[in-house]
Amino acid sequence: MGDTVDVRQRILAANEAAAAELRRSFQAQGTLVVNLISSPGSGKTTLLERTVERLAPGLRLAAVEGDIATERDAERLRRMGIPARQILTGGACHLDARQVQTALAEAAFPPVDVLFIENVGNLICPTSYDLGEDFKVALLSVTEGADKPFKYPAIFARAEVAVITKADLLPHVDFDLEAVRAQVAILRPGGEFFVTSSRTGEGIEAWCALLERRLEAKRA
Ligand SMILES: Nc1nc2c(ncn2[C@@H]2O[C@H](COP(=O)(O)OP(=O)(O)OP(=O)(O)O)[C@@H](O)[C@H]2O)c(=O)[nH]1
Ligand SMILES: [Mg+2]
Repeated sequence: MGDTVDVRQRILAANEAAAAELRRSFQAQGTLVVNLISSPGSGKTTLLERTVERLAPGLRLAAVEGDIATERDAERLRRMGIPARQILTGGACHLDARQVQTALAEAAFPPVDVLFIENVGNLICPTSYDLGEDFKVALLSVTEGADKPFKYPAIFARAEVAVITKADLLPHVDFDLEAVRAQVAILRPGGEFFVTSSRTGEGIEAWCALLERRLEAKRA
């Protein structure tokens, strides 16, 4: 048991070092970096598609996509007209900072204003891995149940931003939005909270405005 803890701590310490390097280079380039985390299918890639429609080409965007298998998400974003690089973890349930370093070195993106890192779909493993991002975003779709923030508290505590997705489905599901808002406020006092639908466009403007504000603040 002691050994297990020790190995985990060493892995996380190595990750912290790589994340610090990434953060320095993002700072030097003035790139805002957003790490998106949610269960599979909550709508991360779809939110990015809507975000690209709203913010490109005014802002230069790029994406790194983490998945166990397939290039599908990177292909979806390339179809939207932005550079995107797929990382295949071959089974690992999170991205680590070294993988992001390697992917960025290989991809050689042109300079970008905002880099999105879409993590492997789940609310658990990605929580402890810093990728040099400016902030984490935890997404929760209304079909997943209103108890999820308290059941997966670490991610909702670490994410500065919570995005509720698929709000267009609210009339069809039992999802107590105010209960979720209250849980998130307890786990992350003062965090940002958005209610969005990539289908109707609800909340997309406010989410994109946050990205613009944060980019401006980073460069101020
Ligand atoms: N009704 C509705 N469906 C949505 C919305 N956003 C995404 N979806 C659907 O949800 C499914 C999953 O969306 P993705 O964007 O691929 O989800 P993801 O989080 O990127 O999934 P992984 O990358 O596999 O973890 C797709 O069928 C989308 O069309 C939304 O706002 N409303
Ligand atoms: Mg996806």
